Order: sequence, then structure tokens, then C-alpha cells
Amino acid sequence: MKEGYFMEHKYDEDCIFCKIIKGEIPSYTVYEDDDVKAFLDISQGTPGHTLVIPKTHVPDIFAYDSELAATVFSKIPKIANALKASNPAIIGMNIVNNNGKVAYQSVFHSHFHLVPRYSDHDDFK
Ligand code: DGP
Repeated sequence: MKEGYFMEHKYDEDCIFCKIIKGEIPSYTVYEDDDVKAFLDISQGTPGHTLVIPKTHVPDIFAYDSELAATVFSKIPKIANALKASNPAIIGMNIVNNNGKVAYQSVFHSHFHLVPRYSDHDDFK
């Protein structure tokens, strides 16, 4: 992580995903750069279920500005393709983003679920 990172990005000390970004909580990293981190979801909906998060603390989609949206959204296809390329059995993928308790958001640091779908593993709803 580059020097001064947490001076340039918002950090919430009560947020588990901020702690993951900072390395205070371990995670299995799939992809990382200065703007986003992708890591395996602790609860694997299907094998390879990955979360993509902005490194700056932003609670949900309603708090994005256009610049952050462009930065984060532009990286998701690349990460999705890398996941797909990691296993030829992956033939599809759900990309899910929950916003608000009513929409089943449980961690209030914005994240995108990348849920690989397999020809022989289609029981996940
Ligand atoms: P959502 O319900 O959309 O807010 O999804 C939150 C996801 O975060 C949920 O699928 C489980 C995952 N999660 C919660 N705590 C941790 C953690 O400490 N590590 C990892 N890797 N994932 C977590």
C-alpha cells in the first residue's frame, strides 16, 4: 500500500472491510490495486465467491460520486474475467450489490459480490 494511503482515503475504524484493507483482519486476496480490493467472501455461495470493494470507505451505492463509480465499475469486468479464467468449469457469474438493510446489506462498506456459476453447481439461489 502506498505511503500516505490512509490520508488520501476515508477509513472507518469500526468497519470490518476497512480493517481487511488495512490488513488488520486476514483475507484471501484475489486482486488489489490502489483503488480496489477483491477478496474471497467468508461465506462462499459458490466456490470462488469474491467481494470487490473500493478502498475508500463508502457505505453504499448512494454515496458514490461519478469518479468513484467509474473507478470501481471499470475494474469489475477485469476481475470477473480473471476469476473465470482461473477455472474452465465457470460458465457464468452473478454480480450482486446490496444497498440498505432492507436489501440484505449486512456490511456497510460498499461491495460487489462476484458469484461464479458452474455447470455442475447450479443449486445456489
Ligand atoms: P452483504 O450481505 O451483501 O452485505 O454481504 C456481506 C458479505 O460479507 C457476506 O457475504 C459475508 C461477507 N463477510 C462478512 N464478514 C467478512 C469477513 O470478515 N471476511 C470476509 N472475507 N467476508 C466477510
